[in-house]
Amino acid sequence: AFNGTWKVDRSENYDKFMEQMGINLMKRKLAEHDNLKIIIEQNGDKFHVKESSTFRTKEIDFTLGVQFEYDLADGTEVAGAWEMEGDMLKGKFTRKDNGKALTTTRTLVGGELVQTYNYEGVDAKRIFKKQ
Ligand code: MYR
Repeated sequence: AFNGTWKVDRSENYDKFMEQMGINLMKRKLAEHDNLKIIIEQNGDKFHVKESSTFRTKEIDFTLGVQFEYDLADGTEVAGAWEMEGDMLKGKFTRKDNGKALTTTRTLVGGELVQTYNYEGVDAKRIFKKQ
């Protein structure tokens, strides 16, 4: 059900979240208009995700419950895994530079893909529309 091409439509508190992540103002301003697009292909518990934005294009394969490494668009390296809880994808990642947790979820709400983010007490959301 997560399969498809998803284009970011709007964000909530994303600037505050990025600020908490330690991302500078200039990068945050650019990230506001990053035109993030994610293409998700799920096969059982295996996922292929292609991310593209004004910053970069990146592809990753992962399996639910299996740890992997990922570098975020700002260069921050994290390691962790996605798991499925009911209809929700839950990601638990740890920053490699400071050991702090970054958690994220993906759910489908009214035909939109809602991704939440949490870092050090700050929550944000990005909402994607299917193309
Ligand atoms: C994926 O499923 O898209 C690949 C794995 C993503 C891991 C981390 C997701 C959190 C992204 C936070 C963005 C913060 C930008 C500073």
